[in-house]
Amino acid sequence: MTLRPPHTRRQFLAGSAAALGTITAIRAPARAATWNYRYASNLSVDHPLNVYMRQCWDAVRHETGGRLDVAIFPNSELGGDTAVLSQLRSGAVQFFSLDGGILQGVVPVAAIQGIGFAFKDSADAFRALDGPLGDYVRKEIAAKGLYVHPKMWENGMRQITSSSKPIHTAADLNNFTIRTPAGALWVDLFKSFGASPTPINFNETYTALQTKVVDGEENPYAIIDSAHLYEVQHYLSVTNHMWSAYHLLGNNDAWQALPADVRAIVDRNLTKYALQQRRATAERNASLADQLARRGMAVSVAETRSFRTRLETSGFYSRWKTAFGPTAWELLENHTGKLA
Ligand code: X2X
Repeated sequence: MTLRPPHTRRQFLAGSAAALGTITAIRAPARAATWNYRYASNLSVDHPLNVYMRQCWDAVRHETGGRLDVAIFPNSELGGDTAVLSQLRSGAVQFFSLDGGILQGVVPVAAIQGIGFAFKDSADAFRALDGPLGDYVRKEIAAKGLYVHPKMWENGMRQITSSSKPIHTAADLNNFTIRTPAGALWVDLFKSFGASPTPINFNETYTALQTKVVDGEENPYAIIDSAHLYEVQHYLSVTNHMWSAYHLLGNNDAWQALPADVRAIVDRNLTKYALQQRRATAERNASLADQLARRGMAVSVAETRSFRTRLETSGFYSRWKTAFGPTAWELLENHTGKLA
């Protein structure tokens, strides 16, 4: 007798009572998953974020005996970040990696990770976000009814690229048209530098640069490489003006629907692969400036003292100290030293 694969578990159980005796003969991988979830990302499959996410969700599928099957939707296939954030909140998407600066629209304090020149490097930033500052941010995210995993995933220190001219000092940013992610702190940061920023979701960034809607953008090396931004940008200015990293968010109802043993498997693997992804991304970011130069980009190191001065004189730090509130700001400054 041939047993055709059931479309759903319920149809199978209702329609195959006579075949019940054979159910035990079907091995776990062939069984329909109990939970088919979606994970969305704005990055390509070959960026380390998704390389390690794939390994993570494969491990989860294996360790849950196929009960939880998470399909990966890379490259903003389900929409731009702001649209996917709505889908996550409504439950159409169950897991999503999102930068705190874009989450700001729902959880204001989440943008604090991106304060200009706050962290020396990624390792320094992770110490703060794995610690009390991160705990505070995650409490605020949870208060908005979202699941958030305690270990963030690396994006990296951000650098400025341009199609029209190199950016050496803050003066080069005067009226410079630049794409930023869709977050209020990002826009204010670049206004404070003297630039003319336009918030655009990542999935529209390549085209915006190609058609010269804007002259520049800013991202870590691994994205300039994996999203092929070097094809539409000639100058790369090493600025390290801010840090960027992803929260792994979940829809709370979808998370609570999972039994405790499945949640434990997800949590353990997210931690394991986030830590591996951090190391792999840091290594990539460290070697990519040379490779991007070989691809034809004109790479130079910016003089960033003038950038910092503009943040101070424009009131950037005191504005965001007020916006984030004294508790969050104190947790930040406990780590960075005095900013405002
Ligand atoms: O949108 C961006 O520039 C990106 C990919 O770095 C983020 O997700 C913040």
